[in-house]
Amino acid sequence: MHSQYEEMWDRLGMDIPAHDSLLEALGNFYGDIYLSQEGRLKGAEYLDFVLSEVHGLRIQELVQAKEQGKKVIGTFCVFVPEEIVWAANGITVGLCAGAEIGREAAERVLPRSTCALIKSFMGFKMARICPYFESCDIVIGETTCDGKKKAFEILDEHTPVYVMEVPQMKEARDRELWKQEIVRFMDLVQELTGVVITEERLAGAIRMINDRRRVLQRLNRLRKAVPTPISGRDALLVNQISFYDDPPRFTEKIGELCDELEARIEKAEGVVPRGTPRVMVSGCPMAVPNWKLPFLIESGGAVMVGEESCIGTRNTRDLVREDGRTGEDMLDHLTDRYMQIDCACFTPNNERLDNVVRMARDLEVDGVIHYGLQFCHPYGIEAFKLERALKAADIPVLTIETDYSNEDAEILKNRVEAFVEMIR
Ligand code: BJ8
Repeated sequence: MHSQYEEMWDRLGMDIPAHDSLLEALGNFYGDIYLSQEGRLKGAEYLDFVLSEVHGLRIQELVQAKEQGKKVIGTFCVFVPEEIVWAANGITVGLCAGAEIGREAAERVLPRSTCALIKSFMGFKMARICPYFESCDIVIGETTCDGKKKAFEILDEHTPVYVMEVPQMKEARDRELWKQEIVRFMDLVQELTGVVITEERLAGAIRMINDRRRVLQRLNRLRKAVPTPISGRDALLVNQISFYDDPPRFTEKIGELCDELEARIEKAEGVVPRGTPRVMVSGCPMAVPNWKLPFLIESGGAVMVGEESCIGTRNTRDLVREDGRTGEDMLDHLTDRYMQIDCACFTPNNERLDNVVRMARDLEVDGVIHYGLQFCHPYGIEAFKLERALKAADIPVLTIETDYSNEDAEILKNRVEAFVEMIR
């Protein structure tokens, strides 16, 4: 892929040697964690292709779209209403990063005690190694956790950042604030793109993004089968890719993958033998290429059948109502849908406890692993209440805290294996 795209990366202002190292590490990692799996689905060819071209073809598409006058908008949180961007003929890309590679650069401006996800996106920008970042006309931050909120002030010195104010509670006044924020965001997007968001355009974008959520809901339902027809690693990758790829293409390809899964289920074929412990992961998002924990779970004798996370069901569970007739209705429906997100940045956030227990029962899991990134206070502290709710429901739980490094891999491996042994 390298020589073919080098000129494009250079034009984007990237640091080519540093980017080469990233691609090499990504390729090796992907080979070890994904391509080594046995009996993979035919539909996984799409995943392999997208990943092999993740910094090539898709970026070329973005560059071409920009040449035609389209705007590319980067996001860090599932709170950003993508529908508004697509309705204005724009393109969204999820920028949360899951690798350590720019950590040194990030630690020049951030305390070491910052969560790995924030350090990663800051490092990616400062080290100029992410072509998605470099393709963005603007990035959208939000006031979720304190770490992100403050990091966006520094990121703004390196690239244009616009911050949405996400409320911290879910009272009527918070909903009103969020609706106003969506309107403010809509003004920004219209100004940036020069496109007026008509009711027709917005309705179309709502349907398109809902379709993407619906296909992911279908995938999640199929994972309930015993034995489950797809590895957790592949399912996570599907969710990760949903933040980068063109939504209609993604929906079509994952629809085909789901057809294949249905055929597998009909033949009672699973990706693991019946009786393999079923584990669900809950907590912080796992951005590409953060596959450390899923790999440890699945090489440790269990299978991951669900992710209660923003790169998982928290992003796909709720749809925007499609029966809005007027622009005002649609704005209300968008507001209501996004206010259902049960991020740990809210207080109280008891609906998340209910959602996790319900999901664990529904997927018939043998245990839940709560995944927190070190220095993430919202999820780290909420883990206490979540653990208590799961224990009360008689669902075994393991709480872990980690980062993107491999330093704790051995300890984590032992803890995960001991947990899998216990729930077997
Ligand atoms: S809606 S989960 S995508 S904020 S891991 S940066 S919380 S210190 S990512 Fe998130 Fe939106 Fe919530 Fe979802 Fe902060 Fe924690 Fe780091 Fe985090």
